[in-house]
Amino acid sequence: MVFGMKKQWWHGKAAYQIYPKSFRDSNGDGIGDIRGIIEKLDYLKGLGIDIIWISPIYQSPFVDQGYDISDYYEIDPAFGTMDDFDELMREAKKRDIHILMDLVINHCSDKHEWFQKALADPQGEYGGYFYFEKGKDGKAPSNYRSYFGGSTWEPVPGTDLYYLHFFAKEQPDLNWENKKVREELFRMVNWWLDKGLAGFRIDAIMNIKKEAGFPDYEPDGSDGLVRCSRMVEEVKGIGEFLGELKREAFAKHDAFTVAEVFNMRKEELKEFIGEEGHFSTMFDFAALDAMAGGHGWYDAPGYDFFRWRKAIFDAQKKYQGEVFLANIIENHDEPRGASTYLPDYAQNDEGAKMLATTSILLWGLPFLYQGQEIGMTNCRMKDIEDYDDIDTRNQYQIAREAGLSKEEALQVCYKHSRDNARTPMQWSGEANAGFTTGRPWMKVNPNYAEKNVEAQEKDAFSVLTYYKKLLALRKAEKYGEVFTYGDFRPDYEGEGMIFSYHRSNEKQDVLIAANFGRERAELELGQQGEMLLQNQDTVSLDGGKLILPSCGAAVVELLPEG
Ligand code: TEU
Ligand code: CA
Repeated sequence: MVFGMKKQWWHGKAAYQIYPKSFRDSNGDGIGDIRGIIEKLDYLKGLGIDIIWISPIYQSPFVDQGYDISDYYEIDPAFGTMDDFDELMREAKKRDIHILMDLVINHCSDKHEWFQKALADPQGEYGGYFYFEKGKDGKAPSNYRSYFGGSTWEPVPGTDLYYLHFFAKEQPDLNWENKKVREELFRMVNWWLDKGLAGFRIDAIMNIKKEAGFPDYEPDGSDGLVRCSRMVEEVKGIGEFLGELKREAFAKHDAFTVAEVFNMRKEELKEFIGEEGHFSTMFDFAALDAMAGGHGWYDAPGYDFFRWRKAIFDAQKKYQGEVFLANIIENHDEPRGASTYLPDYAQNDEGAKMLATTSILLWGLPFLYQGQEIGMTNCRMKDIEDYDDIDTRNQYQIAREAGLSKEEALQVCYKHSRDNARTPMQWSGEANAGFTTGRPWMKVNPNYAEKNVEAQEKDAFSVLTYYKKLLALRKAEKYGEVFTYGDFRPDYEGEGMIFSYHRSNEKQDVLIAANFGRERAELELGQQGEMLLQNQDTVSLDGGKLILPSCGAAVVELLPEG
């Protein structure tokens, strides 16, 4: 393999996403907060985490859970104060943990001062911070459908103008063509980096470049609209904005950045990430894309092991040795990985460990999401009213309009809702899973009684204990090099539901193998091996064979002959 990459400090690390509202409530108001994160830093360190991304904690009206920011320079009081934040930075530093904030700069909140001023005078200075356009023939300026449903254009009362919002109408898009807007944003990014942040996770960034004149596209639904991402796919020139963002902000601080990138042109990969790229890295969403529906959650194809495995293997083969992506099985926008990527009969602790084994040792940066390490699962709600998420309510509506019954539409939400990942973190078997002493802002998954951190910390065979071993192995002195930079090569692809690959270099060859099938499997190794990790007693090496029961997973170092 030609090795075209410069090594970076973060390549051998492990990262973890915190959804602060649901992580740990320190003061009993039912909402997770910064002091709650501070309380749990030792826990994260013990798990093997080096980098933490915290979803937005800025001042917000919470129409989209903090992804609608009304003041970029303030911490929302629900999460605490700027002093709490500074303390978090100090405490993290003591433990050698790097903190990333969430950078939401495609849009802000309609309650942001800029937008309030813009609404008062759309032709004035602040009007130019957003996109205000005249309607066409009494209709919206273009036929785009927003990500959360309905037109991307909201009429401004008393005028013939509309403003643009790719997400909710309370999230007006910022006009990146306006130099003043870019300067304001760069100033803000520098201000946070000056505080000692390691960097940012960058939200929805592909949406910042808009096509001049907002051309209509062929409608793709019965509403006569077309998904706004069509425009994102067509428009050219985003690289100029991203290059400037890097020069004016990230590069000055040598910041680490992980971008949420959808709809990138394949040939632009190297412009986007890596040493010369706009960002340090981006998430690999290949697996997630392979599970997505054409019209909405309701028409997503069901779980298919082979399609899923192929998506991951194809991505791995493409990226290894060239670019270093961040690997996830879930995040705050997705259902739980343990409920999505495992067959029914594998939806248990052994299955969760098996999924962990296959995912954590891939080429790239392992990026966990809170609760993944204890195998948290989707949470069934009784009624659509129990869901808080704006996207879930929209997708429920889409499913109903497509003819699904209430029960069927609820089942779709159970499989796909973003709230599946947003239920409170399960710390213990005490009331409210030890998340809060008050009333949690969102329902706690009833399975917390069995599935919680406290119980799993005491259990040598728990999912949590297994994750600790897995991360320790990945970073071990003897194996860190091969798991970070070793070649990736799939194996046993013809042997049914086996997910298996090698990580190897000149010195070592490690086989990762997991049996997603219902029946026991035997893999012919053709050489002797040493078991480095296994998720069940019945996983074993027998001469040159690896025996894997259903849901068995193993990490085996293959030993040179003689
Ligand atoms: O998500 C951006 C994005 O592309 C979403 O459309 C995503 O695909 C959707 O949530 C799937 O249901 C980011 C954030 O991660 C998300 O939480 C925010 O709601 C969104 O941006 C707006 O800021
Ligand atoms: Ca609180």
